[in-house]
Amino acid sequence: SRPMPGRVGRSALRVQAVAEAERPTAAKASGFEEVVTTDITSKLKYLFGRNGDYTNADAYQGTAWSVREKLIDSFNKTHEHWKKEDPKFIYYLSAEFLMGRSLTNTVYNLGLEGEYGEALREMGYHMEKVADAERDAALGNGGLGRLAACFLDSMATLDLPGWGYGIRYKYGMFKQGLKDGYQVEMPDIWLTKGNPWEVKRDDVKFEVGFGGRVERKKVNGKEMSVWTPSEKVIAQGYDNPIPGYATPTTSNLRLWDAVPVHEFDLSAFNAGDYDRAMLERERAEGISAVLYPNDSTPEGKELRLKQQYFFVCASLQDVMSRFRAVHGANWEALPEKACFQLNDTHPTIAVAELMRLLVDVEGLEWDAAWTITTKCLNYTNHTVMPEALEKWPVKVMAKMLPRHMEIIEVINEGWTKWLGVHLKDLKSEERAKKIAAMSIIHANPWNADEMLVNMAYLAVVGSSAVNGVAAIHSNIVKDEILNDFYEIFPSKFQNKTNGVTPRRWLAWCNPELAHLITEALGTSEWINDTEKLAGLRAFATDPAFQAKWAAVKKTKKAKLAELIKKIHGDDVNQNAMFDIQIKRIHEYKRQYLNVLSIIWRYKQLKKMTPEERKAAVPRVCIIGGKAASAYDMAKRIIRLVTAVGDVINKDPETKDYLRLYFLPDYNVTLAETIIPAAELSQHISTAGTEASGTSNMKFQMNGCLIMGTWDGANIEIAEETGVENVFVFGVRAEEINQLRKDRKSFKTDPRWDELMKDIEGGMFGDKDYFKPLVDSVNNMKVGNDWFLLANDFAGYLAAQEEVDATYKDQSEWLRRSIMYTAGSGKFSSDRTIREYAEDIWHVKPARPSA
Ligand code: GPQ
Repeated sequence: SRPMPGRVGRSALRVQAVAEAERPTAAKASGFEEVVTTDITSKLKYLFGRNGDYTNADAYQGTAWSVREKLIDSFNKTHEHWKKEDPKFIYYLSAEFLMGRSLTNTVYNLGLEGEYGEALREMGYHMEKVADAERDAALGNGGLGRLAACFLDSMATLDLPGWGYGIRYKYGMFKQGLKDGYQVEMPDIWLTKGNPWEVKRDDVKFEVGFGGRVERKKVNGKEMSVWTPSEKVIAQGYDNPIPGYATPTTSNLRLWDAVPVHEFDLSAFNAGDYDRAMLERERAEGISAVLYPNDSTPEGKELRLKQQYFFVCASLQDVMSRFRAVHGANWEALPEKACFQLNDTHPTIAVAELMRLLVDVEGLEWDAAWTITTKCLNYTNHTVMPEALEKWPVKVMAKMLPRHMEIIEVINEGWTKWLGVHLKDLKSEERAKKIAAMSIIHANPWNADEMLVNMAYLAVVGSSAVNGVAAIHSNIVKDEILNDFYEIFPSKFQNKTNGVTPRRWLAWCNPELAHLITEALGTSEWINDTEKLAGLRAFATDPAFQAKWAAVKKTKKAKLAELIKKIHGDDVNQNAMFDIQIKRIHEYKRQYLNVLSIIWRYKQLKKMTPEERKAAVPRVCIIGGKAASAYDMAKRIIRLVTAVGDVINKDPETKDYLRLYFLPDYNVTLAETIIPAAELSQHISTAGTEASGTSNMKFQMNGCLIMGTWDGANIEIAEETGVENVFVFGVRAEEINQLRKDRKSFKTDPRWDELMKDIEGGMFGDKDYFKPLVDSVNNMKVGNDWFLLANDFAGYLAAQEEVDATYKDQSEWLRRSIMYTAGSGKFSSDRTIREYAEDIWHVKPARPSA
């Protein structure tokens, strides 16, 4: 049981306690920290066999295993309550959950920072250093995976009965290193020291089959399809409790590990065939071994489809077995108790799997099963990139999942037949064309001999609701990507603008700013009611408040400067503007455009006299992000960043005015240090390409000004912050199709041509390696510069000048900074989740008593 009474009641004090935890001297003993100290040392003694003389890493283990018990108490209470109430549940199916670290988040969400902070201090440790020993749970690539993690935080905080379901990858997102300025990839070995944040469930195991054949057989007098897989594995469940904030609710993320059906083939071993004895284990464990390190481009490997089916199959069986335990075989009622959100197309095989379980296993009629399936499922689209819309070759699907392929064929027959009737008023030729264009199974446009299963079409046909992740993106989904479907089912399509959790991304990563906000607003209620941040607008021009606001930013910049020093060995000017772009490296995100503007700035500084330079706004530019291992162009962009940095950072004439650093191994934890320190952040994707973006929201919350294109959630952020406070440039999405067609209307700029010559001429070395980069944006060649860098370049430089001018007027800069945080209320994932719960899931809060 919890050592402190009613953490709900204490929530208002939480930020105060955060500030107190920063105090150097130990707070007066309250008695609780003694209990905690004893608990931590006892964990170290009996779990790890340690006795005194602990490192920070030891202290982390002891603390984490102690906190785990509080978390499990809360988990058990919540689930006892939910079992009794039997409310409708939302299950968030996602191939990725980018959780990051858990210790600080758990301690703060549970309201335990007082006793744990004090206990550690008493033992001679500091919570921040102890927390630093934890490895990130990096079971995701980028935005999509982190969104899933923020959603879990909000679902628990809002007391919504809901679980996440995914894969317990043994190796998560690769660790990125730099060797001579080039990206190197290393495995993410995150589980070796045990994981205090998970509970292995020995009683939660399901069989998952692959391959084999399907036969029509009479079973109990009824004609049935019987699938006999050629391969089977066991999905072993692990629970990862998810604590809500300022509530007794702790929900769950259930992750599946793949293990062999048979422990070990002893007869093969005895016969001397050691390899065969181990074969089954290796094949099974391979399924949950590694996260595909791709962001939005699907990896067309069979193993990936295997992973997708593996976790979907186990999750659906799990939900159905819980339903059956309470409601028996009353499957018509399933949609009243369970709904599933498909996080992009990765779990879309759920459409066929739910049909299989209902028809083949439970013996329902096809039409009844279809009604249940479509009522239970909903689909979120996260990208407009055509290469990211998953399509599996029919051949691959038929071999690995023969029964599912049959089911998809039957679904498609019914669907195209229905379309024929629905479109009866069209001329037959037009109708045939439309039906072909909307068929779930269609030919590969690049290879007419190959048939593909279009997973997005399957998801739309099999779901009740389909949504995009920002207003502009949802419009593109309706008007372009899935326009045919939208015209037939307009009411199916919705928008749910993304959000981020204000706990991790403001309150916990920036306690200094959190404290200041709480002091100004006179309440910490903004932590779960971010609309209250609007109250900060009243302080935007108050010089005393601005001074405090600036002081916090300075503290956070000092921390980032420390990190830069640790990684690169350089001292940076802490009075310089910290200008940041952190996200996956992708051509559409245009890190290259950022580098070009930095080179241009460097060249301008070089031309100035020392006197003139003194009037320039100094900048420390930071770029971070991983390139997918097979994404050659992205890797070249990273090398360009490091090469340009090598030149700029060493130049004695300019190094006080401009620096460029690539921060390797960008991840959730690094973001928690970088974002609070940022003054300007870059969100400069080609308009119409970034579905939403979510780091833009995190920067906004932390009072960081945005340089952005009219794309994704930038648009809504600008609306909430005041468009005049945002640095906006570049073409609009509506103009792009025309621009791409009509090459002649491309804007060119002599400054652009000059930079291209500089790179080609070897100004940053490696000119052969950089040649493909130069060629890729040479817009004189048809098909090149797809992301319109040349076209947006002049506008970008003009916007950069506006940034400098604004920075020179610090009180104006600070006013804007405060207005950003004040305008960030909409972008809490609490708001997003409330909208999903009301408009799509129809799930209601069920809070256990404290
Ligand atoms: N996103 Cl499809 C990913 O991070 N990975 C993916 O595989 C796909 C999308 C991102 C998308 O690029 C961002 O614009 C969104 O903000 C994010 O998903 C969450 O919706």
